[in-house]
Amino acid sequence: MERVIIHVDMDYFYAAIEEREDPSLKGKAVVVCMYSNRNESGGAVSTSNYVAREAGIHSAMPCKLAKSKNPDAVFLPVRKPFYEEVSAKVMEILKSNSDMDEAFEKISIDEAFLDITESCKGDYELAEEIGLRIKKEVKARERITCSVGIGPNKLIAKMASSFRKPDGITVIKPEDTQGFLKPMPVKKLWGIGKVTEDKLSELGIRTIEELAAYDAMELISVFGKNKGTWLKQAASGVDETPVKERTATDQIGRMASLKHDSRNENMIFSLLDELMDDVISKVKTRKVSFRSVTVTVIFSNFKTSTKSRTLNHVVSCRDILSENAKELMNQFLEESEMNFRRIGVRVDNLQENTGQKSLFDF
Ligand code: DCP
Ligand code: MG
Ligand code: MG
Repeated sequence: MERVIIHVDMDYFYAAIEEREDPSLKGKAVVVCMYSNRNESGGAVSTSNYVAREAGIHSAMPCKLAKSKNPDAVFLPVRKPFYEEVSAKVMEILKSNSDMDEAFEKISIDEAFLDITESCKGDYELAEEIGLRIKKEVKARERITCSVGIGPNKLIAKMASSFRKPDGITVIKPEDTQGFLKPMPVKKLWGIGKVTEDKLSELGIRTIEELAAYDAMELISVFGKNKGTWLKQAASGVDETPVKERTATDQIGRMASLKHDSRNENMIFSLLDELMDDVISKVKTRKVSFRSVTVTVIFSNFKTSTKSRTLNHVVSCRDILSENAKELMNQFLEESEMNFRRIGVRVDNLQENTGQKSLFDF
């Protein structure tokens, strides 16, 4: 049976959550900023709502520039842990609409693929109903909107979800795939970045239709075997990659910048303490233990260095993490004279807790 895949992407996600939390923002331009913690005027736009986008404010733009485009916009700092909580709830809704856990793949904080081949039996009208149901559920339970794309593979579903935004749904049946892709500029093809776009442009290729018609061997000679083959296939609407649940990462870590570059031990160890608190709280919520500890330092010249230690036992306690991370950090301080810019701490070799408490778990 031909597959039916849904891609769901939340609309202006961070800003939508802020609007939901504060109804007085409704109708105003809202810009969520990732301030660099050195300087409030630095930093880049994480996202903006659609009112702000009308003024030309977009993700990754310097906040300062955004401010000059619309001085009346409301600027808010990112609250990532909170958005992650909302994301987890949304993902549960999406997951419950996929055929099974293995047919669900979260690809970022606000988007996921669902394989619904079984539940719609290959019928695109049923698929659209599932898409509409997902939109309704997300709106009812989380009070934010999303856009949905449906197609015969991940590539088409992903491109379909961004076709009508916000609050849209786009269904591309297998027989409509070519017509959907053809007129688009190559940069709209999911996976094509600026560099590839420029190279294609040098070859005189501007639309996806032109790319699909281009000689495969010539593409391979320019881009290499893997990428050349992929370009030709993708432009033809072919994508066989499966929707696959990603296994939870095998590490839990946190990084942060110091207020300013420094070797001040108080500053470094108190930040390290905060980071370890976060790591341990994730370790507890995920009900895992770890067997190694890694500390990372990024120096003021941006050079990055890591030190790790493997423990004799798997543990999940704060004290053992702290003891090891501090020793590793002390080694960094002894070995180098340069100021520290960012530091990080991570635990690896995770194992699920068996429920039986060991001597090292408290
Ligand atoms: N994000 C970010 N920095 C970027 C891009 C995105 O911090 N350069 C964050 C903020 C977004 C979230 O990721 O809200 C999801 O990214 P999307 O690309 O899906 O963008 P939005 O959901 O904000 O808007 P859209 O309605 O276009 O999906
Ligand atoms: Mg989005
Ligand atoms: Mg997204």
